[in-house]
Amino acid sequence: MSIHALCSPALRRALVAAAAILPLAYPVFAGEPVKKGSIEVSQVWARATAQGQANGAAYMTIRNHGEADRILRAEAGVSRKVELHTHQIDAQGVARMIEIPAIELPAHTTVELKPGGLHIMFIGLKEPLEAGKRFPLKLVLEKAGEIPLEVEVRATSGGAMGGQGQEHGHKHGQTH
Ligand SMILES: [Cu+2]
Repeated sequence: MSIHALCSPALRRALVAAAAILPLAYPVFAGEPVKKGSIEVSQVWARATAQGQANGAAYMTIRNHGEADRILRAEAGVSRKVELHTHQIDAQGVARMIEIPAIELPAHTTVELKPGGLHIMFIGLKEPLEAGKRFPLKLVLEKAGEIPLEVEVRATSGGAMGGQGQEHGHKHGQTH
């Protein structure tokens, strides 16, 4: 059956409109979840950075379908150093980033790395993270082992995810 035979002109216009919208929606679903053992990683992205910006961060959703595990470290070539970070509220009530030795993945839970919370931190970017580009990132887990990922760089200027845009404004203690 052809669409032509079935549809009224109005419905056909609606289908054409829907087809036009799909390519725009596609990047949200781009990148199949990556599975390794009982770990499933999806929605791996990084915020685009400005020229001269020293540091960047990546976020993702991690589902653990099995026993407790933990991320021991992350590796990427985009920066001189890659750290595991979270945010902590200081005595003045200000959220600050701190490095942590591991990201815990409790049994049968979903852990979200997101702006204002846990994240993978790229210290000393070799070049800006440009929106639309992708780069490799490897997680090393205690039990699941190495999980190679691809990070999608997203523009966030004025975007819904830019709410905690100041999070990377503070200075890191070390210089390299
Ligand atoms: Cu950080």
